[in-house]
Amino acid sequence: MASRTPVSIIEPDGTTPGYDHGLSSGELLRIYSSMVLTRAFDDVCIKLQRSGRIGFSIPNKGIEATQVGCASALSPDDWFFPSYRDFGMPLYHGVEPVEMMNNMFGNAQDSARGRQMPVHFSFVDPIRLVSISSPIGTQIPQAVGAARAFQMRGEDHLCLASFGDGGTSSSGFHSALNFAGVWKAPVIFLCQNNGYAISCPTSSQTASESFGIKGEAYGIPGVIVDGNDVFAVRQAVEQAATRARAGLGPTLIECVTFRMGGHSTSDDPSRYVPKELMEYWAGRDPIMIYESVLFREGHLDEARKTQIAAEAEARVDAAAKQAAATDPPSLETIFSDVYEDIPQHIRTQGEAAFDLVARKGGAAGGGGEFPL
Ligand SMILES: Cc1ncc(C[n+]2csc(CCOP(=O)(O)OP(=O)(O)O)c2C)c(N)n1
Repeated sequence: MASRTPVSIIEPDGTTPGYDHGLSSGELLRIYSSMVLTRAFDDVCIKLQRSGRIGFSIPNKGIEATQVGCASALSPDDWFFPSYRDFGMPLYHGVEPVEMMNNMFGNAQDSARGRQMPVHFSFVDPIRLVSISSPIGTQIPQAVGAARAFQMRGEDHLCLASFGDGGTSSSGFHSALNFAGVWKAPVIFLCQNNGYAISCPTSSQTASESFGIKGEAYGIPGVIVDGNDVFAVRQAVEQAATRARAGLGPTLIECVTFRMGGHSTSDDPSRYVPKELMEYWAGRDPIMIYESVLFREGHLDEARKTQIAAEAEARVDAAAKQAAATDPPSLETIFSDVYEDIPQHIRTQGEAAFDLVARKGGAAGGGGEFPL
């Protein structure tokens, strides 16, 4: 049965009683730099949206330990079915900020060629990150389906389904957990309980005592961890991965964390998040918590911390400049990667559209507003 108290490892003084991370200084700093880079990427995207350069972004601040702790326990050969609030996963595994920025601008270098919303990344290399789905919870059965396919083909891949607390109210969550349990599919369910689903607090999301406990109904172990403690998340995902790789089936991990910003750039959390709650979680900043370990163990000092932050900002700024300067996809690309043989009625519609643009010019760009 899932413990009610979230498991945490890092103490306020930066000690980790009874836990041996077993990581080299380089590995510890890779985790740290990825968290810092995630925050920088998030910050720049919000500024780009506020200044009308991109249409939309999803704040990630406060969730970095959950994202990076999880990613650090998985191999890039595993398959990621992420939520839209998972910037840290591709960044940890070496996706360049500019590749993500290309999607934010929907330019010609975007892997989806501008056909997706901003924040809807997809990558094949260096990480297998399946295109983010906007409809809540749909990635959960997708991950189980893929895991089941790998299992049947005898391929040694593991699938991660990452989703929010709101995602547990989707029908996909229940059918996915049910059959993952039946099949003992090699999948990890990472529930990011970040306090709210847009403006809906977790108290209105479920009558269960936790999200982790929901695994029990499906015969799946559920664990609850402090999502702002990068070691607690990493340890839980490592254990779940070991279980899944041994053919013992899935694990549901609830990471208790907090969204330190709006749901999206179209949201104003001050309308519904109590100020005291924001202040409480600001004091539990996941980057700050991890720094206490790194300082204590001598892997980080003030000079190195400043340098890592400056490097992250410079990389993200350069990525934004490059993505902004890249042309949008040409109109003709609306057909590429979709059909091997374009059906005649689509071809006719396309030719009419191309003809119209040739005669009247393209549509004017939007003003940066986005309805979600
Ligand atoms: C099926 C469906 N219903 C509603 C929405 C609108 N919507 C977008 S995000 C969201 C909240 C999701 O909350 P949660 O799963 O907790 O993830 P979080 O945003 O907190 O990371 C909702 C209701 C949607 N995208 N899809």
